[in-house]
Amino acid sequence: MRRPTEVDAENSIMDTTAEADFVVVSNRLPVDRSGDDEWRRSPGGLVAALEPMIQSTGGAWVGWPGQPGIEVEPFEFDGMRLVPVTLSTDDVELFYEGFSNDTIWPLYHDVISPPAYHREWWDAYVRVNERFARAAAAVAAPDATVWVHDYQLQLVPRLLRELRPDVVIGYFHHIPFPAYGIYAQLPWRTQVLEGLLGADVIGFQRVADAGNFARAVRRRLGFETKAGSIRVPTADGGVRTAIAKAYPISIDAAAYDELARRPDVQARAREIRESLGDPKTVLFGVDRLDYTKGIGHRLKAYGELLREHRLDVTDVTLVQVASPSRERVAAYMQLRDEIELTVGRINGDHDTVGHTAIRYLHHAYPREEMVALYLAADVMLVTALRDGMNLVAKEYVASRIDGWGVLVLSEFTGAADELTQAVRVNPHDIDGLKDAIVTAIDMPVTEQRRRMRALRRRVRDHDVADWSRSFLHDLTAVREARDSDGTDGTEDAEGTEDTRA
Ligand code: GDG
Repeated sequence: MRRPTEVDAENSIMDTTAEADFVVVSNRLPVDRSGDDEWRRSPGGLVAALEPMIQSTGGAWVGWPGQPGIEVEPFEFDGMRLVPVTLSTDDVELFYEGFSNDTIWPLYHDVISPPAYHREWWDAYVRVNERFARAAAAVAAPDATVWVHDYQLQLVPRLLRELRPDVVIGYFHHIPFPAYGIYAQLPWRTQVLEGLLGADVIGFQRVADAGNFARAVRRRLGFETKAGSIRVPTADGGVRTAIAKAYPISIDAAAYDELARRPDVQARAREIRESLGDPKTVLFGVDRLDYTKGIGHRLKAYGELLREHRLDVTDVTLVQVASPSRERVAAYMQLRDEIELTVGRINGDHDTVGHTAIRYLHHAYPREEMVALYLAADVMLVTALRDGMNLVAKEYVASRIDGWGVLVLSEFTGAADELTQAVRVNPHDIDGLKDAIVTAIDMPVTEQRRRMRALRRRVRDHDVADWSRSFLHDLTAVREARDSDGTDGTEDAEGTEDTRA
């Protein structure tokens, strides 16, 4: 049998109905529909990290094709087998926009926005998770490895284990896992923990997230947890071990480095600065327009610096890209109104005919343009109030092939655990944030270089391929342990200690 780590050089025509030894399951397939039968790759680090593995193992990717109601047969795309899961208009509204993005997302980001709890949304979440689990179970070969992704699919590990006890299951959680005091609000807190514990390896961004999860399991279910190992009682009276551990995600650092070296991208960076009137300092923020990203806090600090004349609009411009996101969810509509009102006020108060305080762009841009913007920015502002990792911080660092530029980074991002040479901020402390922005603008070039060198080394040495390798390494260890003791990974209850704490 082929394992995900073995390379199959054969380039035969793909049988899209065959079973797969390696299966990725995520809410979205890694493609967007661009025509009736045409698909375009959707950009993102996850595809870059997993594609080689899927291609080399003849693996499959199970996910929603991104449009409600469409039914599509499995198809091949760039050497990957894609298995579409259909979501109806109701599913999108209740499961995706509702439970995923208006219950779990705000709850897991420390209730920055109040989560809504609706039983109808939960029912849809269960129904759609069952559909994903069935699709994964149908495509997985005997003893396959299945890697499930993110908060939309927290019930899939358990559902899949019930359908297919032979497969090894990994789950990676891309967003924070909150402290128990917050998590405990969730009316379905027990079912969600049980869902996740169906996995053999449960990966989180930060050590703190894995700790919060283990504590929730102890408090809610009473299972014994020790150094990232959780002893989970099984239906037949045995016990198996699930691992809960941090695997900080990263980016394809080499791809950003390569783009930043391209002469056309560098020319574009110069052009961007010129079109801003060649200010002494370009500040830059790029985020999905999401209330977790602290865009309002950033604008408040910047607006006050201008008002107090600590910054001058003829010297400094803030470029803020706010890419459209979840536009049908009410909290996001409200956020957009608030941000745009604030931007309008600040610009109205401080712009001159020739200079603008904030160049606000509510668009998504191609990756080349993003890298040109990173190269044009003297100071990168990442002020998230809570963020699983924050890839933008890493992308900025990877793009700074010139070795300077300053990253201002919120301590509430996963990235802050790794990018310790950034200027660290608590975005709730507006005075502290203002001081940090001024420190970054005034930072001597030698210090910028010293810090950037360390930041770049970190991102280069821990890229997204490294991330997926270490996760899959732990999954492979589970498989090997099962193979070597010839069991399905569970121990008999007899002879094992009581697992209830
Ligand atoms: C979730 C977690 C975790 C944004 N605008 C444009 C654009 N982007 C790209 C960025 C970056 C990605 O989107 C955003 O990633 P983040 O990590 O910053 O944030 P989330 O979208 O919230 O991602 C997060 C991540 O999952 C991975 O595990 O880090 O904590 O919340 O890559 O560059 N890309 C392009 N044009 C845009 O306008 N091309």
